[in-house]
Amino acid sequence: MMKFGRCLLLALAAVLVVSAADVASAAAYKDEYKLDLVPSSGTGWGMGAQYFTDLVRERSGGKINIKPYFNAQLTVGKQTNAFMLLRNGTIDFACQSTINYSPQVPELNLFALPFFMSGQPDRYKALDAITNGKAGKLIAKAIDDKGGKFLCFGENGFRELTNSKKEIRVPADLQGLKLRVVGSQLFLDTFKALGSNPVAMPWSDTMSALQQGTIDGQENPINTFFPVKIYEFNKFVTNWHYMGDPTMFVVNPAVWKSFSAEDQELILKAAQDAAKYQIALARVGVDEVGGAAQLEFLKSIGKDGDAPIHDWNAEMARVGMTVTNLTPEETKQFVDLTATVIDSWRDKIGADLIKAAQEDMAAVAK
Ligand code: X2X
Repeated sequence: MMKFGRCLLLALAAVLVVSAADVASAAAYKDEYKLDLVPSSGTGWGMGAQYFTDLVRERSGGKINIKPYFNAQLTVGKQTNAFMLLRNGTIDFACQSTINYSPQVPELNLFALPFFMSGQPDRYKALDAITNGKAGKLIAKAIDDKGGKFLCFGENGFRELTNSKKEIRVPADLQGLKLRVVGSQLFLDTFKALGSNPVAMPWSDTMSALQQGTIDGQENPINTFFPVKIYEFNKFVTNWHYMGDPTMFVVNPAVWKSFSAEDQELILKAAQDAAKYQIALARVGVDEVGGAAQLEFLKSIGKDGDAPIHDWNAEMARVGMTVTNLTPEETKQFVDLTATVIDSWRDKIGADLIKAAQEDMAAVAK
């Protein structure tokens, strides 16, 4: 009896110790983690971020609850402050464009070098070669060194040009056009070199500025500007693919360390799965280069219904836009005019990083 009683006591004590540990680890997790992103929920970027948070919630059995805050709510519209808020813990997670972090992490300007990837035989292969290559590793390290924790690259898309005034085929067509750009110096330099009149403005103010006519146009990927019905104000689109804009799934380092090793693995895998989905949404239907394999991938995860447009040019024409595809000679005029911009940014971005990216691209170019 004595013996039995002691066993019972020991067993009870063990149960208590285990549940205390449970409570301790549960207490270390927040009820809600905040995820920052700029666009709305209906964009490919937004859907990819939402999918990440859904996967984490499902796979953790509801233990890890990340909420996406769309439309730059967490940065109160000041999207180029986003990295500082991730670093100081105001923001836990983000799915952010490299453009918005580039004022604090200059290496990220690599992606915004004008016509850097689009001159390659297959611009998507070129972008993938960078993000999966030597340059991508350097970028991830730059984020971690500056106080973030990089998880993986997703995609906003190749950025195209829209405006309300006229068809743009050559730089001369841009003279004096008031174009909204993100508040990052490289964009101002590029659009000045092209002879336009760039205006730095948060994305959250852009639609009303287009509506009021204080600006004439903007540049963004189709799957970011179409869902917000830019065609109500901008009837002209030029597919010039002048830069590839990956997103980055990132997390505050202290938040990252608070997760168990198993949960870190779960979160990383969810980010990678969501990134593949986001990349597919950015590419399906854009043109003959990107889409077919991506649509197959979406089918394989039962998500092809999320990319219902299989020909964006036809869709943009259907809603009344004039769609302009450039000839190589026309593109060359833009490339030539912006070559000095690349030169003047080389040292700020890092000549080694640019070289690594060029080597990554060369390895996949045929
Ligand atoms: O502001 C933009 O243009 C957007 C939505 O693409 C980014 O956040 C970089």
